[in-house]
Amino acid sequence: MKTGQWLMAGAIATILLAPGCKPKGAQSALSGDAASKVYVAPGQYDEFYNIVSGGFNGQISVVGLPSGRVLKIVPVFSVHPENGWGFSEESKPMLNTSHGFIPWDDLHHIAISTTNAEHDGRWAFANANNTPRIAKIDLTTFKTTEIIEIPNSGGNHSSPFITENTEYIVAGTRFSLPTGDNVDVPIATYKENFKGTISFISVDQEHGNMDIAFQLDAPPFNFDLARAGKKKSHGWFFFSTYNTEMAHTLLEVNASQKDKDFIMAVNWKKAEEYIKAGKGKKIKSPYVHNVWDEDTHTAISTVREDILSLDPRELKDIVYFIPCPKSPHGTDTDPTGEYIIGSGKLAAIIPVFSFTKMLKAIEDKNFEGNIDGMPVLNYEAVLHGEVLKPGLGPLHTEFDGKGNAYTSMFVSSEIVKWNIETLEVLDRVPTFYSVGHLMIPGGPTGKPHGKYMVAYNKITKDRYLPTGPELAHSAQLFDISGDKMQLLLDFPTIGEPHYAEAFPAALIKDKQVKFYKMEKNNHPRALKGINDARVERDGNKVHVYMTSIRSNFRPDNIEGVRVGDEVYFHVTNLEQDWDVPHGFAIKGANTAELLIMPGETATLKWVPDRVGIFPFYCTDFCSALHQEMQGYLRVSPKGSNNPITFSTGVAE
Ligand code: K7E
Ligand code: CUA
Repeated sequence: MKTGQWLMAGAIATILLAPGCKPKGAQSALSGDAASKVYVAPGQYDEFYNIVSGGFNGQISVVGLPSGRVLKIVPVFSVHPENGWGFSEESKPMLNTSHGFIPWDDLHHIAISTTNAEHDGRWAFANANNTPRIAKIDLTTFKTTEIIEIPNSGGNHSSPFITENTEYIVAGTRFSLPTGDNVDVPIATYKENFKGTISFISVDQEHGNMDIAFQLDAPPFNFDLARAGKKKSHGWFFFSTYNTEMAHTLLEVNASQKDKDFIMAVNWKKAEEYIKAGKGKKIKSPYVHNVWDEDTHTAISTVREDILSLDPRELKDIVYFIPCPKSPHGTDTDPTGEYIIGSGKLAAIIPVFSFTKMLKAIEDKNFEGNIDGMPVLNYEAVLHGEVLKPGLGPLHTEFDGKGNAYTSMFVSSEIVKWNIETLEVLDRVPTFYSVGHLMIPGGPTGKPHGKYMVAYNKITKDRYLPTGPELAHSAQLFDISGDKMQLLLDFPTIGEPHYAEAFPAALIKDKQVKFYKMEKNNHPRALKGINDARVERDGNKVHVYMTSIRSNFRPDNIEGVRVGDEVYFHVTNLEQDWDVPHGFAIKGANTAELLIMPGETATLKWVPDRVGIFPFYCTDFCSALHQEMQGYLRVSPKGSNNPITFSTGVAE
């Protein structure tokens, strides 16, 4: 029988490797009806903000729905030359980690802050997979304002997921790892020496500051995704796991042996009780925490030394396992908090679990086994029911708030709509092609806006004009207000979107920061007016205190700089008006430009490598005289005695 299982696993692996099989019955969106539903007339605003992960580009894109128009790219974990993110002296510390400066990461998931399980539009959170981190983006400035590193984690994929009042952000590790003092171990000792960890990051409700409240040890499974309980299941968290075989080689086959893996249910209120009672161990785990200060326009990076670790093998009643077929990817909780859906990539059905039944099974000790003493609940006892013949390769499920669930099917390239109570399949539509995540505005919250659904597709051969070997990924917008889903629009995306969230524009549209107030600018090298402009030498460092305002830089001509000096341009944009950034770039700089917002100060470091005259200029077309916004810097040989001089526009 073992042979049969191997064959089975092999066959499925082959299907997974050959996606993009075209679904039949391609739907046409060419009717005038569909076009009018996505038409946002010139001068009109979109109805929803869609915050979309960029995957391997480490950024977030902000898209308007229903038009699909890209409004902004927000750099998060990746440097962004366009606005100097990770290049300006002020923003560099944001990308610090315990491994040093890391200018890239792989960003998969978005979590929008919630209050009472509804989007509140304060912050967006995002995960870095590769060098585990969580970022917070302020939704009044669309700027990344905090990044916290997650120690004892590898492949931070099960992250960030959020509790109903944004009490915690969780981050579960995909790769289990050896942790603590004993990390130089043979990989073959995986089962003995490796473990999973789940980090609970607390969020200060006033400023949003993040802190690792505690880290929960877990068996060496792979943790894939998660959702918090909400409403009746508030206080619980649900994590999908795969590789419960605990394989460490050729996972494609070896992690697909068992018919069921688990959803790990975590009672985090119980964990809090243990912490209050003084349980848990401080474990040395250095990690870096970076915070953007809006008053000094500067990031501060600090190193933390340890985390509080809880071992649920000793601290009972925190962790329970729900058997779930087979290699579940997404786990999602419905808007009422009663139902927990596991999407087994290799399963032929979609299991729907009942929170009420789960509590009863725990109370009745209806267990079918245990893992290191942590109970495995009886599958049948927790099951609400199974969705039969849903399609192939279920990944993720969202909700419309009207009792329906929508599941993305990677292998059969479709979205399947089904009723959460009756488990009946109600509708299915093809996607083009290989859909990963799907998204309904408010879909993961207690209050979905069941009007649109977006499918984020991979491998979109033939949807757009081709662009060489790599083609644009694709989002497809559907109208889900009626019984049948209707395709309205295709639009290409930035990077590779995985998850996204959307919320009504009215939530944040009128709260946008228009400019930073000069009187609040506490940057130590800020200038409050053009008369303060100057250049100062301090050893081999030259500090240029510069202002920019339409349409000049002061100072504009600088002399006395020598080869090998470190030149720091501290540029303050004195504008106090919306949408008037100024740029700054100088020839030969080995970094990027600065793009300085009104009222902000930013610093570019430049080390001239040769003698000559170097022009600098404003890169943002800020006025009719933008092309006049320029200056020169003269570099003399090392050891020359030219004094520092500068001109500020006063006639000489
Ligand atoms: Cu399904 Cu990384 Cu959430 Cu991609 S993950 S699709
Ligand atoms: Cu300032 Cu162009």
